[in-house]
Amino acid sequence: MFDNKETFKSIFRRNLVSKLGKPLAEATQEDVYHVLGSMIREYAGQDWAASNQGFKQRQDKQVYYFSLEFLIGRLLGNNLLNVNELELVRDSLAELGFSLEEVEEQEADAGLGNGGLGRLAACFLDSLASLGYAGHGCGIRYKYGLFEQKIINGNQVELPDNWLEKGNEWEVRRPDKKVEVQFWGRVEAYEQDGHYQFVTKDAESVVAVPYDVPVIGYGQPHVNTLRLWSAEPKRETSLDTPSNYYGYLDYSRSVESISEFLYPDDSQYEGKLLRLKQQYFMCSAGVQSALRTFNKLELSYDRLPDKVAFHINDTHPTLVIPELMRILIDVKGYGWDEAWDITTRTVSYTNHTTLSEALEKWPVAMISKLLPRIYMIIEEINKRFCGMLLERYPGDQDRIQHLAIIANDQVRMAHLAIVGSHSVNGVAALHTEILKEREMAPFYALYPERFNNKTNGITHRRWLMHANPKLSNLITDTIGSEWIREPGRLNELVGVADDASFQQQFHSIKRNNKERLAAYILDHTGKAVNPDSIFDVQVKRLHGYKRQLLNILHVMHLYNRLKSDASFDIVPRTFIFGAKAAPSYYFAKKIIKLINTVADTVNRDAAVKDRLQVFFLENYSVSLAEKIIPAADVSEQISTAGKEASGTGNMKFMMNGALTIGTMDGANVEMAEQVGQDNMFIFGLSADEVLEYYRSGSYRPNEIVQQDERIREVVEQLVHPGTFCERDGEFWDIYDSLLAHGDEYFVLRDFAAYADAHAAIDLAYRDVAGWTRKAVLNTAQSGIFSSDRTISEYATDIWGIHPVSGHWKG
Ligand code: HBZ
Repeated sequence: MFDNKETFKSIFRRNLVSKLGKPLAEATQEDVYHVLGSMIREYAGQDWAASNQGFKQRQDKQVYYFSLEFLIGRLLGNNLLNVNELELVRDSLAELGFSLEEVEEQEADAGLGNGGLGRLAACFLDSLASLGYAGHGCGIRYKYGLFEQKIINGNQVELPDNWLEKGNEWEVRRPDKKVEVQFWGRVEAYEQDGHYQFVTKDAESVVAVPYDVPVIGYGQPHVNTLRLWSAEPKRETSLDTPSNYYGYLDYSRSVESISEFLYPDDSQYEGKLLRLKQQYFMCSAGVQSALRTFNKLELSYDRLPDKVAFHINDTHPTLVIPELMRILIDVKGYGWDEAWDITTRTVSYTNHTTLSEALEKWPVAMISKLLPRIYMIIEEINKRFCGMLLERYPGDQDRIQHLAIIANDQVRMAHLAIVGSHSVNGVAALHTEILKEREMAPFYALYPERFNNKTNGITHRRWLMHANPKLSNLITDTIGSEWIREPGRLNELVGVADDASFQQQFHSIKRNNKERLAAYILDHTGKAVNPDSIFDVQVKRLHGYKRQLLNILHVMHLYNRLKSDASFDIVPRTFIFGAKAAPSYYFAKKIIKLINTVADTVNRDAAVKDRLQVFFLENYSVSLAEKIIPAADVSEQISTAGKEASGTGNMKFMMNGALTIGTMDGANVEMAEQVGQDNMFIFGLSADEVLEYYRSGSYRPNEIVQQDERIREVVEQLVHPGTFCERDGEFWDIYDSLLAHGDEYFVLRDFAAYADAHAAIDLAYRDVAGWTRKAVLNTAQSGIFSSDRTISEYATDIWGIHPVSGHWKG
């Protein structure tokens, strides 16, 4: 791209003048960011056009990954890395008096997702492009991403995330590719040549305009597209009367609200009309646009499944199924059976949760009014599906009712997704087993061949190479650079896990990253952190099942012990939390308040502050994760077993050499298989034991409180003013969740085992060589959790695609 630093610098100066009309001497960091970003985007434009041209010429099968969320974060650093210009640009900017790190800080995070599901989609895009697959993202260009979190008096306060305020260097608006999406109206049926034709009358049209973001593959000229749709009103021909005029304003506002904001609920279903509109808007626009590309091949639609795959990320984009049926039948003239065959062979579905509160069920009344023709098609799918069930299970009304797509005046989206696709996958081995054996067992009995597992992964390019460049360089210096292309080869580090000089370098990189995070904490909280303490981190969405409560109760216990037992000797520990709570999730917000309250007490107490500190870092986001994860010694992955489908943060920490304290849940199970339980701190109930408690109803949290003095003390401290709580009964709701409402997530049941695991951490950390060895082994065995492995499996097993361009420029 740039031959050398001098060429870069001269092109850069020229762009600064032509784009901003500024000489270098007047340029701010923000200016540098914008100019550099636009240069990289323009440069990628060449490869982008060539990639699209190549897809068309070779007629490559195209995968469209439909997701309501793409949590991509910042793009400058990653794009520089992927086009192989990171070092040169960093050095050249330094010569011009700018720090690339600080320039990167100017970019707003694209926070178009809630958590793991959205971030997974972003990692998948990076792997698809880097492995040379023709795989694109289809999503919504939300004007406001996930809210910005402020902590005020210990409470979460949400502010709008106006991420587009200063423009977005990476996107290209493509009005030439717009499509129309229809809502409301009524369906009329006509008979034509013995067939019914369906036409929707009096519908409201919305224009979907795509904004394309190039997805640049690593080290090769392969560029895919992330197409994000924005809703715009259709222009009226005449606004000549006041009623037309005001009517148009109302219409225009209601249209723009479709792509206005991301719903901030994770693992929580909210049956809101606007959310349904968002879903159909994206599905219809995405399907129409993909079919427009397919049309250019001039093939029969019978061949659609050979040339196109639609993947749906959880049930949020399930309307892809009836939308494709609608187009095949109403527009392309297919009969039902042929259309159904094409649709099911084109669509595949990933499930990300077994939590019943997250399962989408749209009221029939809502969906049938908003999307009358789509609802008719869903009804027909349901009718035929139930007919099939009746043949298979004659007289078994209960089973049919249980499996039906429409029941109790609701459309069950997971059922529609399973019935309408050829592949259903879970996201970790344990999760897939739970789907097959429990949650979706009757569907598994019907369609065993559809169910498969695809254990999640993370892109090692962002999460190791970009977030932790020093470690990445040490690895390359030690085992060569092949691991970058084949992350499985990280396991060659096993050979140096005991090497004293390697250990020393590994350890000093971690220490360096900890200093960097300590500086961030000082900057943001005014508090100094001891970089020699154990950095013990839990960062993820706040949810009951993720059990931040277990962590903070244990911190309270440690504090109590430090205060009461003068001989209690611990390795200094810094507990770090980061978490956003859904704005409507009252309990989760109380936990945030509790963490901040405990942090206040602990950090103010001069008697313990050399041994224990607690921080809640506000506004956890992708860019903050990139600072925190490389600095962690301990990774908290402590969900109630059976509840966390996979987890992906767990993998990021492992790759960066943190040791996991965790339950046998989600992908932790497979991490333990890779690295061995000796190199993790596994504790707590198993998924089977949890299930058994639920079945038998025999769990008695009160008994545990009676038996364990440590637990009694912390639980009482939740409600009695004194050590932690200021007001009488401040944390009654938390107290009640544990004692009056049965401790749904087994916090108290797992407390003792968790405390023991922490004691084991304390002991292990005292042996520097022993600890570092474990840390190295974690990095060494993490290669399998690269999303490159995951994507190769999707490509082969589900999508039937091959890399279309050479994988490595070298
Ligand atoms: O998907 C997460 C799972 O909890 C986690 O275990 C897994 O690793 C990850 C990737 O597979 N699920 C989510 O992140 N879910 C959501 O963010 C969500 C968002 C909107 C919803 C429901 C769920 O309406």
